[in-house]
Order: sequence, then C-alpha cells, then structure tokens
Amino acid sequence: MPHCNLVILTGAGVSAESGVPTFRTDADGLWLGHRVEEVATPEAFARDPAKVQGFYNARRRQLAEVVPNPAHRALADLAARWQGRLTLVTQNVDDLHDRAHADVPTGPGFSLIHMHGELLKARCTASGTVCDWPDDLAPAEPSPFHPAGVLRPHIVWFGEIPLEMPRIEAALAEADLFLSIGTSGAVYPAAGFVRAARAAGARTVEINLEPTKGRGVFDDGVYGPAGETLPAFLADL
Ligand code: BJW
Repeated sequence: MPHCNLVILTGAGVSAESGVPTFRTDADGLWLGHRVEEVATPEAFARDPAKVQGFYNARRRQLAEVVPNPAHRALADLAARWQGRLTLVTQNVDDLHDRAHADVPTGPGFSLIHMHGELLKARCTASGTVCDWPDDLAPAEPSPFHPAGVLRPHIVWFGEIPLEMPRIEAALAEADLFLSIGTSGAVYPAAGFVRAARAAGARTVEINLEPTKGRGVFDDGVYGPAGETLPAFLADL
C-alpha cells in the first residue's frame, strides 16, 4: 500500500479540533456570525470591502492562536514515510497542514495544494500577483504590484475557479486510494472528487465525525473525531 498513488482531500473538520470553526454547523445558516454570501463572493467584496476584509483579518489573526492537532500531524507523518505519490488537497485556507509538514521531512512524491487559497497570502486585483501577507488588509489596500490594483485575500470565493485544478484532476485520474477527511461534501468541485477517483478505479474512504450525505458514494467510512480516528487509520495503511 505505501507505494500506491494516494489523493487526500481535507476540509474544515480536520482543523476543528485545533479550534478553527467549521462552516456548516450552525442551524441558522450563519457562519461565524455572517451569511456566507455576505463575505465569500466577489460581489460582496465589491459591495462592502470593509466587511469582507474585516472578516478575513479576524480569521488571519486567529491563526496565531491555533496549532496543528493530531490529525494534521498524522498526515505529515504519513507523508514522511509514503513511497508513492501523495497529493494532499485541502479546502482549508488556514496554514495548519503547512505547519505540521514543516516539522517532518517529506518525500519527492508529496505535494500540498490549497485549492481554496490561503489566509496568509494576498492577491493584486489588477495583476493577479500573489504575495505573503501575515497582517491585516485595509478595505482598499494599495497594491505594490499595479497602480490600478488593490490587495484582496488570496481566497477562492463562490463563483471563482479553485486553484490548481489541472494538477488535482491529473492526480485523481491516477489515484489508487482516495481519502476524504472532515468535509461535508457540500461545495463543488471538491464534492465531485470522490466520483473522479472512483472512475479511475480508486478505493474511496470517507473519514468524518459522522456519515455525510455523500456516504453512499464511498467504499468505506471511518467515523469519529479525526484527531482520534486518523492516526490509527493511517498507521494501518
Ligand atoms: C469533523 C470534525 C472532526 C467536524 N473530525 N470531521 C449548484 C449545484 C452545484 C454547484 C453549484 C451550485 N451553485 C453554485 C455552485 C458552485 C459552488 C458550490 O459548490 N456551491 C454550493 C454551495 C452548492 N462552487 C463554487 O462556486 C466553486 N467554484 C466553482 O465551482 O467554479 C467553477 C469551476 C470549477 C472547476 C473547474 C471549472 C469551473 C468555488 C467554491 C469556493 C468555496 N469557498 C469557501 C469559502 C472561502 C474560503 C474561506 O473563506 O474559508 O470555502 S465555502 C466554504 O466551504 C470554504 C470551504 O473550503 C468549503 C467546504 O467546506 P468544508 O470544508 O466541507 O466544511 P463544512 O463546514 O461544510 O464541513 C465540515 C465537516 O467536518 C462536516 O462534515 C463535519 O461533520 C466534519 N467534522 N468536526 C472529523 N473533529
């Protein structure tokens, strides 16, 4: 098994035990006190940049208060010993996978893809240039890259195309094993990855607190907090 092509998709549930809130847990549909369409669309940014920047500034600041949990660390340990290709695709915009992987060596077959962007980066609206940005962004933060641009969060909002899709699709097309960890499967295209992996002949496993609506599409399921279930599950691979 450690020689096969492995694709792992992670979502907010992987960071939940670090204290980062998930998206779809509030019965009233609010996400950290906001409706998602008020903060995670290009239209929202055009309409009310102060609100959108404020929301992402708060989340960026929160990263200083959280650390990787046993689920992140188990994935980093796996990457250190995996002999085949391991493509870790995360929908999370926090840097907890990055920090866990920084602590251990990873093989040449490993790659980490932040398909929905990264909180600690900013992007010029005029040139598309991406840069590290650990601090707050002003509502109309002047871009150092283009006189007509401002800096926005390097985040994929609804209606925008997720990052690195060709690389992700290529990895899925050659997957032998696909793990979907801590994601509700409510947001596309990530929600469709399990079908792409199945079409490639991969075994598919859902790892979540509880079965999701898409459970029937997976071959197997492992249920419970990822920080508890994942270390044992990955150790057995
Ligand atoms: C635990 C746990 C523990 C808890 N242990 N587990 C109609 C039909 C189909 C699609 C569409 C449609 N209308 C519009 C669309 C497209 C749209 C979409 O999917 N909308 C849906 C709402 C229907 N998608 C898009 O617009 C995307 N772009 C796109 O499609 O472009 C077209 C295109 C694609 C590809 C090629 C060519 C063209 C862009 C989507 C951008 C998503 N952005 C967000 C916000 C920005 C990032 C941010 O601010 O953080 O990304 S939305 C939000 O949801 C965030 C997340 O990454 C994403 C996924 O959420 P996730 O991670 O699954 O979290 P939750 O909260 O939903 O689930 C947590 C899970 O963890 C639960 O299952 C818990 O049980 C579990 N859990 N604790 C294990 N301890």
